Amino acid sequence: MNKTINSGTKDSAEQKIRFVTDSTQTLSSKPISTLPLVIAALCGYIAVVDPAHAKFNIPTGNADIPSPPSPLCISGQPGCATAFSSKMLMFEEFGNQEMPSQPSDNSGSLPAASLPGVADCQSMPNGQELDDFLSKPITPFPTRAANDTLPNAWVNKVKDCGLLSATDTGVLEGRPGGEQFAHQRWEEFFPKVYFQSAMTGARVNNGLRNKYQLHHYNTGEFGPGGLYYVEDENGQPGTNGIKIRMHGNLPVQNSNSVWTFDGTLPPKLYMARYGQSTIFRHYNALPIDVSANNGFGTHTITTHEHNGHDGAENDGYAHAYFYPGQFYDYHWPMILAGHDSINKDATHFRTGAPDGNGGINYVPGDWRETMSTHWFHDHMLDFTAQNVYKGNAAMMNYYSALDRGREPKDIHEANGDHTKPGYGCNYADPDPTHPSPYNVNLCFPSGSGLDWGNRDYDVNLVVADKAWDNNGQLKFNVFNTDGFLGDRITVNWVYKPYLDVRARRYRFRILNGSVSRYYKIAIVDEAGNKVPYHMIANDGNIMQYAVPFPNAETAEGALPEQGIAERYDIIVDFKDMIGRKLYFVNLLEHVNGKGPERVIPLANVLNGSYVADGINGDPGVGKFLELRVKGCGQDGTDTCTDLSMNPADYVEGNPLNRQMIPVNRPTNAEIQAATHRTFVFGKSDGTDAQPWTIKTDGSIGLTMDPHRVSAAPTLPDAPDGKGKVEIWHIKLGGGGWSHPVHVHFEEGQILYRGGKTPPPWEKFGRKDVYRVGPLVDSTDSVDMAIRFREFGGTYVEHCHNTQHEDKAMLLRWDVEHPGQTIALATPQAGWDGVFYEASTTLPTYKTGDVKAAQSFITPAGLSDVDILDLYTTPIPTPDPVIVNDPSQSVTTTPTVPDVKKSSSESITVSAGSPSINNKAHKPGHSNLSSQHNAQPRKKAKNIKALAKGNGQSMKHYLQKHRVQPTHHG
Ligand SMILES: [Cu+2]
Repeated sequence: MNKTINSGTKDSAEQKIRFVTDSTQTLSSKPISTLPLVIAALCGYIAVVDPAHAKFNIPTGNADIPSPPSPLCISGQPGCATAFSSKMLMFEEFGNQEMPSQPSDNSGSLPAASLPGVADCQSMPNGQELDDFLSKPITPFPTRAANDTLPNAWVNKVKDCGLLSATDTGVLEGRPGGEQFAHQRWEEFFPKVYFQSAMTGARVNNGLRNKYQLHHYNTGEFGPGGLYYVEDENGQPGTNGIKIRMHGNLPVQNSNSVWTFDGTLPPKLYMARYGQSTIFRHYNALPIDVSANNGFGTHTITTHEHNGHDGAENDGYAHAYFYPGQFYDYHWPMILAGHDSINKDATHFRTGAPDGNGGINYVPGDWRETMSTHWFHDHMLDFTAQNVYKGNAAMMNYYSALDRGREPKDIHEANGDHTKPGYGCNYADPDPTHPSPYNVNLCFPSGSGLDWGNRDYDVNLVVADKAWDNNGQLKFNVFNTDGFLGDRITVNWVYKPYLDVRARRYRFRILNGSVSRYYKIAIVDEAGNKVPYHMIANDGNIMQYAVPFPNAETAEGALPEQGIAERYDIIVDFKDMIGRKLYFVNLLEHVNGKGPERVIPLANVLNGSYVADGINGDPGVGKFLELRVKGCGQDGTDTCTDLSMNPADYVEGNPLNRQMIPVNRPTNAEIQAATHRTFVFGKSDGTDAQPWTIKTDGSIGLTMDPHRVSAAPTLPDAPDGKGKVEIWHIKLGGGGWSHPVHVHFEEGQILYRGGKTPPPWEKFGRKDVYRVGPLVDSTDSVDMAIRFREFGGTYVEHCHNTQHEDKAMLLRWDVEHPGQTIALATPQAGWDGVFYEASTTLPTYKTGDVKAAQSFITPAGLSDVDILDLYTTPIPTPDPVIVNDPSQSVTTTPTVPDVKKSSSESITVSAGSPSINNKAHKPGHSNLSSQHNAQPRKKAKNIKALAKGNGQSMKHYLQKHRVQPTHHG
């Protein structure tokens, strides 16, 4: 793969530097391989260790010899790093800024504000100067096609370093130029907001992001007295002063050991809303000298929003990378899939985003495509593992009408308030077959201080295994192609941290941000009892039903095996647990990077019979996060009202028949017309340097070639078509390996896992990572349905064991336009800009796997029509209201909310329309605080028809129930 990268004929200086790097790495590998033997001998391990147990290559060294353990006691530090003694960091949001109006002159000389310069080829910008720059308005103004009129911000230094000729200037924007990488539908989804960051070396946080935090360090648990309030040594609230260290007793990371967004911790979060088209301007402020990397990580980067519905030019294609001194404008339109075909006029009441004032900005698209927990990370060809491990990863939460990040303040809000249509909870809507537009919000645990995006009880967790050297500096082994395993588990970059929580419900968004390690996570108390919880979302897709854990369907009652890049959202209730300590425990043992070995029984992990010392057991197994339960009231009392949703009400089979987001299954006709494609992930035809291959539709095993199009689904024939369903068969090539396969751009629905109905967490959700492998919760095949719409271009599919991906288990597929016959060209980046090369195609790239189509059995239970129609009750004229006052009997009709178009793509409902009694604005609307009165059902006939067509039982139709708030304390 290095050959491919270096084949650019204009890039000889870069080749030289890469050669130097390679030599350095080869030299440095010698001490790495011999040191563990020396240490093992000194410690007497070789004499005493049972050879059967001397198998753990963790942290991963060369061949089967592990690197020495990452030391927890380092000289010069005040003490040793012990488990559960450092506080977990909460994610810090990037923060949106309004897109300024376009300047009249957008070209010409370097803009007044430009990326701060560097002192030499190995340096990165001064931190304060970088912050000052990133605080300034975005300049130059973003453009549809890449801005190639301006030179690389560090042009003179790049020349000094011998990487540009005297006459070359390079370019400021590293996005490939011209039409092919111009932002699709730019005018239509013109950016409303932007944020900018620079990938750069570890440094002290100067508080750049403080002013952008939605909570402003004065709201809820982030405010004074709250659980997550932080301040610097001068008593100023915020993250200023935070250094990059993985524990209070571990050293500060050097600038060439860790590279992150802004170069700082806490880890970063982008909080996005549907309908808010976004520009993420990503600067590359890494060293010009590729070898200034402490042995791993490369200075060219590309950023993948995993799994955004974005044009391919913004997908972070592995071969569309950019260089130090450049930026890349990623345009995230923030639209729902189905934008062009479903709910085109934005009239469906569940399809929208928080408006900041209790209302909903309605957007087009299919509400069943609503997404939630995402992340974005580096996707550099051949170097993804190193770069992500080094810190090039951030999380991204999508906020929507359904998943607003706001729970109700009081019962009145939960019921659904005419004036605040975005706050009413789905659980308070008494009749799921006749959903109310005032009860859209699923009311997941979050908080209520902000209109949206409360994170008080909605906590992002990135779990990742790391390793460090004897000086405590982050360490990686670039040579082991099986995979890389660290021996120290971190959460949000802190080694085995603790987190204070309140005695109430929490949502955790768990991301596996490792290179090669899978997890199987259980939650226990101090006594070893399993703590129950519910899974509500899988890979950022809120499921139809919540799945309770522990359950009989997964080993040890723990969460399903969680492969690299998978996200599981869970809800846990800590009520009645005040004063107790709870633990997240990993039960999944690895012995090397090839994949998980086995699930260790929880009892053995907790009672110490499994010894996770790196000799007798995997040091990644065991407790890795401690939760300390505090009183649930923010004022220090133990009394509170938890009005977040109770996931138990959303479990399949619950008589309430509540659903979160139904799965938009393909129809029988779509399945029968589908193109099939088969991808076999294995080692066939691989080489020592590139062992990992993919067979596509009967081909030989192929390693990544960015020029080769392996598959090309097409966009709908009509502009407003729903998109063609394809069925992709993802298979294991054998050999006992495990591969978490990631397909970009569109989520798929798993039709069969191992030839059978998938488990509930897959059946009721959608996925973008598909595990194949021999372990529990995985199988050797997955058959999934996927459709393509709205955007075209070049995407990828790959193993997300990123060492496999880099060596070279990655393939390119393109979404083509109907009638397209010539494949898109292949970008080839260099310091002086990007040029294009011709692409090639596999013979089957259009037709797919015809044999697989012939033998495929359509799954049972699919419908002949898309049942979406049953869910598209438009934003209604409110039903007649009977004023709920026994002394009067007045029937009236409340005013319809003012619906007005605020732009071509969104509609704003302005609140505040008067009604005589807004507690009873809708017939049958439940009233949590007072007596519920049965109301006349004037629409009963229509509802009945809908319910019948929906295949749902009518028995719940007239069911009346009241949802009681949970009182704690
Ligand atoms: Cu793999």
